[in-house]
Amino acid sequence: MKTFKIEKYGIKIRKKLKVDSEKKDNLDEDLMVEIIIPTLNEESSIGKLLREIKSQKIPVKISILVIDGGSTDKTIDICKKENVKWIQQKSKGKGNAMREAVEFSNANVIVFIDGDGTYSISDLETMLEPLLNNKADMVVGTRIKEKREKGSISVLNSIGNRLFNRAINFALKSNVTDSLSGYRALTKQMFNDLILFSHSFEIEVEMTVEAIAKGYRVIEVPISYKKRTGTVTKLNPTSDGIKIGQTLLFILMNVNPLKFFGVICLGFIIVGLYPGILVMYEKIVLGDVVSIPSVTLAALLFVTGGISLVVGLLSELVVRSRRRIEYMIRKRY
Ligand SMILES: Nc1nc2c(ncn2[C@@H]2O[C@H](COP(=O)(O)OP(=O)(O)O)[C@@H](O)[C@H]2O)c(=O)[nH]1
Ligand SMILES: [Mg+2]
Repeated sequence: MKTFKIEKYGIKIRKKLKVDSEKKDNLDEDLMVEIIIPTLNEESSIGKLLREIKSQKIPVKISILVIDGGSTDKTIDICKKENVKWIQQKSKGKGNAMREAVEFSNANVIVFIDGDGTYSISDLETMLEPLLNNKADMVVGTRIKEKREKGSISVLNSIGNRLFNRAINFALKSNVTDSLSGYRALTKQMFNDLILFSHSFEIEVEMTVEAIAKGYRVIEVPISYKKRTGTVTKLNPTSDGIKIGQTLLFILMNVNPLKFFGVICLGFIIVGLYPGILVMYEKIVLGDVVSIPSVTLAALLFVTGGISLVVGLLSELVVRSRRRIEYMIRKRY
C-alpha cells in the first residue's frame, strides 16, 4: 500500500542525480524517460527548448515527444528541423494532448513540460531525482515566489491557483502549493492508473487530486518559472478558470463527499442559527413568536442542512462502493 502523503519540498534535492554509483546497478536497463511537450503555436520558444533538452547531461536515456494541437505557425517546421519525434493531436485541448501522447509513448517515465519556454530544463534533474530514487510517485515542479520571474504568473491566475490549492488541501489533508503546474514527472504506469477526464487545462488539477486520493506519493520540488515571451497564453483566465473550478468541485465531491456536503450542511446550519435564535428569544423572553418569516426561514435552512448531510452520507456510500469495485478489479487484473 502506498503512503498517503504529500510533502512540501519534501526531500533534500541533491546537486547531482545519484544514479551513478550504487543506484545505477538497481536502475532498470529499460528505463527510458520521455519528455512530452504539448504545443500550440509556440514557434518563438520551442526550438530553444528542444536544443536545451538535447544538450542536457543527465545519465538516463531521454527522448522527446512533441504533441501538437494544430499549430499554424512554424512550430512543426522547427520540430522537423531539430529532428524530434512529433505527432499531431487527434482531438482538442491540452488535457487530451497529454493523454494521447502518453498512449503513443513507449517510455516508462514521463515528464510533462510546456512548450512556451516558461519552465526550465535545468530543473529536470531536480524533477527526476525523487522519482528515479523511488522517493515519490509523482514529482510536481512548484513555481515558488523566490525563483519566479516577476509578472510570470498573473494576479488572477495566482489567486485561482491558491484557491484551488486550498480546496485540495482542505479536502485531502495535503500540502499542495501549485496544483496548476505543468511541469510533472511520473511513471507511465501511474499515469494510466489515474482516471482523467479533463480535455483542457483542468488536467493538472485532476492529476494532483487523483494521485493524492489514490494514495500515491506526490512531492513538490521548487523550480524556476519565466515569463512567456513572443506568444500569448492559450489559457483564458475566466473561461478556463471556471472550467478548472468546476472540475475541481466535481472531483472533490467524488473524492470526499461527506466532507464536501458536511461543509454545505454546516453553512446552512450556521446561517439558520440567526433566525432560529431570534425565534427562541421571542418565545422565551417575549412569551410568543411574532416573526413568522424567521420561523419559516430557520426551518428551511435547517431542513436544507439536514438534506445536505443525507446527500453527503449517500454519496459517501456510493464512493466507497465504487472504491471496493475498483479494488476488486485491480486485484483481479
Ligand atoms: N497540443 C496542445 N497543446 C496545447 C493546447 N493548448 C495549449 N497547449 C500547450 O500547452 C502548454 C501550456 O499552455 P499555456 O498557454 O502556456 O498555458 P499557461 O502556461 O497556463 O499560460 C503550451 O506549451 C501550449 O502551447 C492544445 O489544445 N493542444
Ligand atoms: Mg505557459
